[in-house]
Amino acid sequence: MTVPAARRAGRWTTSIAIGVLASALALSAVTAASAADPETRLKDTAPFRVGVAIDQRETSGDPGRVVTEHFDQVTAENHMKPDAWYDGQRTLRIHPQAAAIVDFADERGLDVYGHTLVWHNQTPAWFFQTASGQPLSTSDADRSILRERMRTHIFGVARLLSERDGLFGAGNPLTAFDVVNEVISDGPEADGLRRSEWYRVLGEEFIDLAFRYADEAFNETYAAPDTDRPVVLFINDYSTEWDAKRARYLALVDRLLARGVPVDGVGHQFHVSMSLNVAALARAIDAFADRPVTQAVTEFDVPTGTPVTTAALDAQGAYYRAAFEVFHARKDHLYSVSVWGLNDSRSWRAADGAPLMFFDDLTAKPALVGALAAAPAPAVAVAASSRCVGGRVVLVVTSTNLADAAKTLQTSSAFGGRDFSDVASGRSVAHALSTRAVSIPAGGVTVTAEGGATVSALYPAVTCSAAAPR
Ligand code: 9MR
Repeated sequence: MTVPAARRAGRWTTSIAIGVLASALALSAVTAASAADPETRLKDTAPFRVGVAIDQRETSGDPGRVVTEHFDQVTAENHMKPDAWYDGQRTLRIHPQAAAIVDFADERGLDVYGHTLVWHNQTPAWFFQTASGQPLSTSDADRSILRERMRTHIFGVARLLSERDGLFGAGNPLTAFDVVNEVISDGPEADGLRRSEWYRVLGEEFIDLAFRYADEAFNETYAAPDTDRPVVLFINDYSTEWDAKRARYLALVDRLLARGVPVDGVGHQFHVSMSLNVAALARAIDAFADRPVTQAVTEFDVPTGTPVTTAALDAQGAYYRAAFEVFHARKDHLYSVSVWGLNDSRSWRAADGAPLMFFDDLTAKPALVGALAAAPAPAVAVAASSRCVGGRVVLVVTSTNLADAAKTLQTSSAFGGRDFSDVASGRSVAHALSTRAVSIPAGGVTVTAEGGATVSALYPAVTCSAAAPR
């Protein structure tokens, strides 16, 4: 399955800072970099979207600035859950906090990952009751009521979001949604499914219906014309790093795919502890790698345990680095990697010890340094300059292949580009790009090494004196 590429360019621009951070980690003398003056932005080091769960508090001031610097996707931690869409009179409306989050994302150019349409938790009790307040039965009539409630809810959410920011796929920041959350059982039920109210009334069918309604609402009715299913539809669950739960998850995903249910992505919450070997994270992602789905790490956090000591924070930095190395190595399978909160005291696991990447004063923890250091070294180095030749500006670009093998290097700029095939490992190629301009502003060139890594280099503004008359 092809998932739309992230709508950003200019990754891999900060290799030097990453190299410095990587050496710092290698010596295990991890010092906290200042998030107020970050050399490196996490989102620039990752070939997948990097997300964070937020509420309105992170949409302004210093938290808003740090979110915008380091992340390119946000998830509403609580305010897009089923019950958040209803006021006390059961009237559907966008929660003011959800509105603040989508407005913030829209203004700052961030993607929104929706969470969640159908869940056993935080769902109004009346969803599962008759008009007189009795529990719905499994009669055909009551099953129809619950199907219709689910459909009305999903279409209502899609309508409200599209009314606020436009049709999906045409500038609306919402690009993905957890359609069903935590539907897998923690015990050995024969079908592997959680015994929820949804399940009691509708059985496994409720999962198929949630995806079919979501696909119709987000990817047809409220999708912009000429877009191809702009909202990526995820199933999401926890403990997928454990073999037994993952086997139940995989079996359900296989049944859904076999029935033609439009599930696009598999989410791994990854609320883990430092005692878990990161190889388990790799196994979770690898288990779905040959299925026609993308995947996401949806709610990553790793507490240090208590008390929170300097040594524990350094060990956490090493853990974040190892985990992000697992994610980088699986970039082709990952739609996004999200952490479940910005700074430690905002985490639902704060009592277990500082689980996130930022201290409460919003400076970077060793965890952030570790996540940054996980980025592989870039495959190419680039230098660019602008100079005058015969009264016209010429850009001179020098690219060095840093990879182990020969690569094709491809330059692009506002003034055209050039390909060099078979550049040997360690070799540099220099070339000039002519312009017709006598004056150009400062700008950048990018060089893409075969295999995808792209590096940018800046050149300064230049103005040439008039060409000598011939
Ligand atoms: O972080 C959320 C916390 O603030 C809420 O009180 C809680 C309510 O259920 O939900 C937390 O988020 C959960 C997420 O929606 C689904 N996966 C587990 C998360 C942590 O409990």
